[in-house]
Amino acid sequence: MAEDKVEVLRAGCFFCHVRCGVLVTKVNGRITNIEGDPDCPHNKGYTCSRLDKERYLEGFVYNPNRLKKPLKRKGERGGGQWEEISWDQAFDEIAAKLAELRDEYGPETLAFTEGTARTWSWLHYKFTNLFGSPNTGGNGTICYSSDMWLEPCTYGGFCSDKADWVNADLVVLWGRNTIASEPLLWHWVDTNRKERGAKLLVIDPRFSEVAQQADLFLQLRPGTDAALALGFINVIIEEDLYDHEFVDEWCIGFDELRERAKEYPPEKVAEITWVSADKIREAARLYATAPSACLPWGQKGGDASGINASSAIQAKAILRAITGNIDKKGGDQLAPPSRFPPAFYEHYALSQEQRDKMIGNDRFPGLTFKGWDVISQAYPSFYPYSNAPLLFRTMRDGDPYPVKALIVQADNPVMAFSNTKLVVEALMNLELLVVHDYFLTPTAALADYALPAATWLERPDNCYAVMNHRPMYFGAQARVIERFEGGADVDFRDDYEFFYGLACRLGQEDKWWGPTTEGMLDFQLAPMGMTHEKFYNDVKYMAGQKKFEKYKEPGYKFLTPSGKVELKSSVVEKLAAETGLPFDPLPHFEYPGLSVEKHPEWEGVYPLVMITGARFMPFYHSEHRQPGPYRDLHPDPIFDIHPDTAIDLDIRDGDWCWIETHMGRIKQRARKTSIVDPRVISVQHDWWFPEKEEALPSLFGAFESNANVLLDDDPETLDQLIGAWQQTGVAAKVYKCEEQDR
Ligand SMILES: Nc1nc2c(c(=O)[nH]1)N[C@H]1C(S)=C(S)[C@@H](COP(=O)(O)OP(=O)(O)OC[C@H]3O[C@@H](n4cnc5c(=O)[nH]c(N)nc54)[C@H](O)[C@@H]3O)O[C@H]1N2
Ligand SMILES: Nc1nc2c(c(=O)[nH]1)N[C@H]1C(S)=C(S)[C@@H](COP(=O)(O)OP(=O)(O)OC[C@H]3O[C@@H](n4cnc5c(=O)[nH]c(N)nc54)[C@H](O)[C@@H]3O)O[C@H]1N2
Ligand code: SF4
Ligand SMILES: [Mo]
Repeated sequence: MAEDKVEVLRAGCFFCHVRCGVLVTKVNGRITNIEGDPDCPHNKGYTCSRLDKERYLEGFVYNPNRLKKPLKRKGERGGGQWEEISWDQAFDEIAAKLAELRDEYGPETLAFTEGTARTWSWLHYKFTNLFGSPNTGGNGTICYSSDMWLEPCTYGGFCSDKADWVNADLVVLWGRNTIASEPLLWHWVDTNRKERGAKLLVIDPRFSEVAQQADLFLQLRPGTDAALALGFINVIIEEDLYDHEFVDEWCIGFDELRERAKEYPPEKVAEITWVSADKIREAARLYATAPSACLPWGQKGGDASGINASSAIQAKAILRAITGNIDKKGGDQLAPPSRFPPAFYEHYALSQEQRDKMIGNDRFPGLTFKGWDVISQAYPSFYPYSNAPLLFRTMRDGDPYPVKALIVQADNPVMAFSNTKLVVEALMNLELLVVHDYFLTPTAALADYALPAATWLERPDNCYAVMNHRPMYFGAQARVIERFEGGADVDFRDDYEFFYGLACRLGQEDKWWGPTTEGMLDFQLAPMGMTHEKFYNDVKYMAGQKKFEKYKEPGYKFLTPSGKVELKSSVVEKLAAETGLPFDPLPHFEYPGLSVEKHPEWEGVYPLVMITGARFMPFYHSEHRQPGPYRDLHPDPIFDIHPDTAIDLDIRDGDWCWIETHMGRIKQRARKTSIVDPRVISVQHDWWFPEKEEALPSLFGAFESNANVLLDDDPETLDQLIGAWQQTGVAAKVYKCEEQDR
């Protein structure tokens, strides 16, 4: 009998952003085990329950429902009929159509949307920039990319993804529930608490998993974080708890900030936020007096709050500054501008004329080329975003010009963006929709071409963590599963190969790194004098050393226009002057666009305040809904409702209920729990049902339980500077489904 062939290969888990280093065992070509790599400096052998190998392999990598070969639409768009074609045919036809549309409408007719960081995010920039289009958009506006732009406006760097989780004396989890979202980060906090006695402050409308571990918990009204942060600033200044040395030496705009903060005394903030004035004071004192405190980014602590998003982000940046926690050991470390060479993104290949056409430039300039152009004079980086709500309107209406082609890679816009019906109308109006994904998602079901993507186990990589406490971590990843290992009828292409195939047919070939993904990885490592092969075989991991208080070095300048920390932002002032729009250079609070206070006519009609999208296991956004071991753990969509409210509405645990806003209604099952305030409900996001009918109007049940059906993206309700839409703090109502609706 032949001996078993056993191999152990290294990879980086990509089930969440933190990318734990793992060892993968293959026996006779089939994976039998995945476990944490004790030699990885990032996770040191840790993995979380998500990576449970039985579920991961059967439910994901070897899932029989994966797309296997390129599919081309037959019949009507969204009609559920496909023919299988080769990759060469797909590349030839897509490239020819793109060239035709470019000739007819100009290159800006091509758009790209990205999801959360799950792949090499520079590829689509490179491709669209070289094609001549400025229109890459995505979820970044309500997730993290806004912070990447706004924090540099304040202190010329990006702090909130480099919290020093492991050395902090106080960790503030503000709209962040790492136990359910990024478990390794929670592991760091937990270890820090046990080994160093770190304290934990949690700010969340739900008594979340992390809140249940907190030393102090503030249960605020959803969508009022900007007011709370201003209340903290008020207390810290009025009680003289700020770091005088840092403020005097390094900050400008303090007097204006002091005046603004006077408008937010704790008693007033208590009325807005539902947190008592005493607790506001207690929390502000705890944060300001901790020897060191980190205040990492949290998706619901600002970005997702619509009209207040930029104020919440800016107010938190100010808090880090005036307490002297910027770049302190145990605080939030200043990360330098982009780590990658310009050839990755090719932003400089795009002419000014094309940049100016970016959708969103004129109305919400913060994150667009216009905003980056202003800030990049001091902070040399670019990560521009078209504004997604405007981009979808442009696809639908052809105004200000026709956007007729869309490439979607690692994104599921039908599930991820607010105002699902409008998103679908926009996609229906395209002449070319290409989707590159693992599964036939509701978005892929509307495509002209649905193309099978390689997972992280089917591509090599230089893994890096989006969330980290070190300046840098790289792990060398093997191509664990080789092409065609699953049989001749399975032909995945990874995200590099996808773009390279198109690029070669559109005259971009010499700008890319050859036909294999290793070429790109070699280019990335070239400045370090090695190839991917050498990295994998000899080096394995790289981890940067932390360096604190860099601003104390002689001649240091913060990378802002003034060289100082700008508590009042000159970048925002400049954008206001350039556009004639009334942007506020200091943070402020107004009631959210989708609240009863903004819509008195909703009083009594939509009496509850809704959260959408608080993370929960085992899913990652819209992924893993296919029947199988993940779905078995969580078969139905669930919303949380306080027992008293449920009794008032005659709702029992498990009842199917309608959740309704002015946009429409969806149904989910009730979970009675006192982790939410009686005035609040928390609704799961991204539910679709791969087992249901594919063809429109069902679209795998994409309109039945999807929280984004309930959310509006009316430009008036967005943050006016960065265009963030509102996912939390939304007025809603709930009632039981009739028998026939269940
Ligand atoms: N109501 C509401 N909506 C929300 C949120 C919320 O809290 N509430 N959260 C928002 C946030 S923060 C974000 S970031 C977005 C996320 O939005 P998306 O990133 O669009 O989320 P997914 O629905 O998971 O879609 C990702 C798709 O990419 C595929 N995929 C994963 N990895 C890869 C890869 O490496 N290559 C390729 N080609 N495909 C891949 C998956 O199969 C999946 O279909 O959702 C946003 N939407
Ligand atoms: N399981 C799972 N993990 C994920 C993802 C996933 O879809 N599923 N998505 C990934 C992505 S792209 C992201 S961006 C991260 C996000 O991960 P987190 O930043 O942890 O985001 P959420 O879980 O959406 O929200 C965190 C907490 O904020 C609370 N919250 C809701 N509204 C408000 C509010 O108005 N103010 C405050 N202060 N808190 C509020 C919620 O109750 C929740 O407990 O998770 C990543 N990890
Ligand atoms: S924490 Fe994230 S990267 Fe680490 S094992 Fe869990 S899912 Fe994977
Ligand atoms: Mo996100």
